[in-house]
Amino acid sequence: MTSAVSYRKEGAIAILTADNPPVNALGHAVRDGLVTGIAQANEDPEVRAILIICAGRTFFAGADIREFGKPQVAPSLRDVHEAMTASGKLIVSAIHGTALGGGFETALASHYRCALPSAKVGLPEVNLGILPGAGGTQRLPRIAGVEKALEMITSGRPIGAAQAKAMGAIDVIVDGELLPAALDYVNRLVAEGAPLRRVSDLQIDAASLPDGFFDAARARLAKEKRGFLAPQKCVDAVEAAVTLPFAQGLLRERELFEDCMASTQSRAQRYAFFAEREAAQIPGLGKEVKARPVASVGVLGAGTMGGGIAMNFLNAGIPVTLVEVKAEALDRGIATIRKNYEATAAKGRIKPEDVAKRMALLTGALEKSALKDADLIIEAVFENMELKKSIFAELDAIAKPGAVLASNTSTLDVDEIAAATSRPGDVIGLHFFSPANVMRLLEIVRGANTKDDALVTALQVAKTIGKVGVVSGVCYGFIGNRMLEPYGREAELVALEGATPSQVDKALYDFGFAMGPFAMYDLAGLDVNHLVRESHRDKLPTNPNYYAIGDAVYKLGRYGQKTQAGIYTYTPGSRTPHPDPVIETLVQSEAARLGIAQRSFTDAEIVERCVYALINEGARLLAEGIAYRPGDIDQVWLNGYGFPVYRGGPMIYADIVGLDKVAAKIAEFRAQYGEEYWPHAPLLEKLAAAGKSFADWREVM
Ligand code: 3H9
Repeated sequence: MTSAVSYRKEGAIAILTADNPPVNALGHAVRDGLVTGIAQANEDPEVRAILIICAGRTFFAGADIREFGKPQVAPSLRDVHEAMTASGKLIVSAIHGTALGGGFETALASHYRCALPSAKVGLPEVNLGILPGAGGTQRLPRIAGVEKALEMITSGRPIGAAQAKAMGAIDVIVDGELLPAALDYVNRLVAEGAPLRRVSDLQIDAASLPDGFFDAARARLAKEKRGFLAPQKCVDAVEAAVTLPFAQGLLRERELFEDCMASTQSRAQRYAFFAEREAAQIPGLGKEVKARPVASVGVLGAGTMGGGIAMNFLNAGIPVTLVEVKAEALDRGIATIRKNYEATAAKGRIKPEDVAKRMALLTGALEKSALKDADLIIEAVFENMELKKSIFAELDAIAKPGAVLASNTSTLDVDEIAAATSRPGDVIGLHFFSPANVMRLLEIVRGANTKDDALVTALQVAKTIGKVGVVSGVCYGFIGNRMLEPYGREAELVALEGATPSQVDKALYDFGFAMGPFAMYDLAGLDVNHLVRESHRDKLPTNPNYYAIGDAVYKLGRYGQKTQAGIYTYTPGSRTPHPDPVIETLVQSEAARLGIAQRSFTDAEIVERCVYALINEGARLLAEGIAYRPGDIDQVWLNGYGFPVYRGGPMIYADIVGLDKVAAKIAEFRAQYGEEYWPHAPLLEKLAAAGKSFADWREVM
């Protein structure tokens, strides 16, 4: 027996216990152990039933994703399930933690399933750009009905044990310790002479499905999961469960699974899965560096940003003291938080009683001295260095020893802010993205003097509040906004050269971005962008075409959605952008003023100009050590800037396109526009010349 699965007998029950930390992924050793264990049980006439159970924190969390893309070593997971189906013994799965993907499929291939009340089951494969490929798309519809199964498979969302029981996916919920409770259950089944109940034998009631059910699902998912391939293939697979006998349905599922697995979307999404987890690991910092406890938080500034930041902690059950200078602003900030919670409760996303519970954790104050006991203080005031420095000097005098002092600056030098205190080791940047209670990214800016445990505290805080924390070094704009600058600059330049702003936006939207750059400016505020540019004009390119459109529109007093006019116009109360001929004319006259000839553009050209600008700057950030890994840059763009998830981020996108092609195109742009706009990125050039990808970046550093 392999060490990944142990075999022992208790009376007439063979117990197969998988132990493959951390999440009992169904890697080769586990699959092999299960097949061997089932064979051993089959040969033992004393054995009446087989119990499959897992050690550690969870039932199988799925196939081992690290094995994907490599040659499969038998037995496959399907072989395991075939062995289960062929066995004449009663097979029961006992679930705790999360039975996900291939793990849930293994449970479904059992004859009976029991689970702890806290257990969850799900088929999250769609999040990896694939579909359940070990019978999940064929078995779940048979057991839970087509509609519920399709919802689970295409959303990827796990459900709790009670809900799973209600839909028939779990037979009994057991209390107390899992093993004895599961053994009781199996013994009961044996005593009752329970039949070998195979899900594959169940019939699907296809007649009860509404006409056009699958086409309607495809159309809905084409909108809800725009650009994603896997959800469409999931529908195909579930449809096969309805139209084909079980064995043929399995074959169809396998074909569709292989299609997905071979897709660049799946490659990108699997890469993103690991990049998200790797972002929390800081080179050179081991597990011996412990996070400081954060049991209370102070937030300075009750504006949109400060309020959103506070909500993250209230949602996590952590008390927040919110400080403002004026009572009116404080009251407004607190009222907005309450209104947000009430709106969320009205939509049924939180329970009505949660509004009061969360609000009870919030205290307003007009004096910074109220922050003296906070473990973490986050400053979220106006983006102005002098103001921030004076606030940090004050906080230095007030905060308790060991408190982490964070600035939510989006561009400013965290080291300069830290120098305003006597404790620069406790100072860090925590750059939240608007709306701060929604966006998943938290850029963590590590100053030159930030202590290791302050950094680890920030990463732990990100995890606690459900964010993806990505560490950036100090530079203007950190990872995200530094890359945003050349991206936006190219969008504007392409418009000056003849594409309309709405064509630029549409090209990038069709590429998969949540919104185009011009619509994003309108959302963020052209006034804000203009002021940020003014604050560091001396460091920006001197070319007069640099952000000429943004500045010209700003000068018209059109600041974006907030004034119902920016690059686009908006009707009151709506966020839908309407192209405006006034702006198209303005762009043309700016082009004429700057002596820029206009021409037509293809969407592909627009995408190349904007996205390659991101890649070039990303390569420079990596070489400078501002970002630790290409995956960190990609996480910033996926979680903070709406880069298409199925493309994995700008750096892996470059790898998929081929760095040779990307570097050659960038060299063309440099020849045309100069080093000021397309500075050399030696790392990119070296990798391209060596036929390598960003995945190999360390080899050429
Ligand atoms: C599948 O099953 C396909 C089948 O249908 C068909 C096959 C033919 N494999 O997230 P965490 C690692 S597809 C390998 O930080 P948590 C993870 O990288 C699979 N490794 O913990 C991390 O490693 P490290 C369908 C995996 O407590 C460590 O475990 N299943 C896998 O926050 C801890 O992970 C899924 O998509 C895996 N399957 O969350 C489930 N899963 O420490 C994916 C995790 O080196 N997993 N690792 O960074 C999850 O959703 C979460 O990990 C889970 C735990 C909820 C389980």
